[in-house]
Amino acid sequence: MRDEIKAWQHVFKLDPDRLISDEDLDRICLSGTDAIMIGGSSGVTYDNTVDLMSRVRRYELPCVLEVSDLEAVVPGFDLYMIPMVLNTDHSKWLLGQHVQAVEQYSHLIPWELMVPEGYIVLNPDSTVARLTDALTAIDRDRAAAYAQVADRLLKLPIIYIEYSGRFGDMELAADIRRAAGEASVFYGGGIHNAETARIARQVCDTIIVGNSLYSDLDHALETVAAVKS
Ligand code: 1GP
Repeated sequence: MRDEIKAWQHVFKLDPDRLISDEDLDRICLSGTDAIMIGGSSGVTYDNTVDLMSRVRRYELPCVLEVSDLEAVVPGFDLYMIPMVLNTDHSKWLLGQHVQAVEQYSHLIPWELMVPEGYIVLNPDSTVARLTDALTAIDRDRAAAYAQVADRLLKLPIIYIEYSGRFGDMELAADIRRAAGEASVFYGGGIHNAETARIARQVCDTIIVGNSLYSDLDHALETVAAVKS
């Protein structure tokens, strides 16, 4: 499964803390997207994660957990995506929380299912930027340097350009892609229709669509065909 990530062009991200009807979930899981990622920046609990995972598990597509809270790590996912925020001065978001988790639970961790993601957080108004105190005011050269460090030094398999909540700077995203070398580049933030999906896909490997599933599902679903046709 880890190797399949390279082939993902499109992922829907579902938030366990938000309600989604069975009918809408059916449309999402049968849309042709490459995978469902479950995760959120706040309000994620063990119970709401189990609940959403078991509903998504009725479908055949890959279902991965993006771990944001140790209390909400549920067994049974195909993979566990582990965010490491690169552009913050607070090392707990890069390594500290991870070290604590390993110290407590190392004997329980299925290492072969863990996939680290180097996050570059760029929307200052997003929950994740506030939480991690991300250095969002970076220029294109600095962004590319983060990507090179992630790929060449840290050997991270994924670099995640995170604009959560708004559509980002595609020139900066393209610079990250150019600098990222072997790493797969994920882009998430403000993709809400076919047009924004296509534009983002032109400069990165995989697009992640989240919020628009809850605000305008019809247009969100069109993002799949937009990047796969
Ligand atoms: C959020 O990158 C994802 O973590 C998707 O962003 O919710 O803005 O689509 P949106």
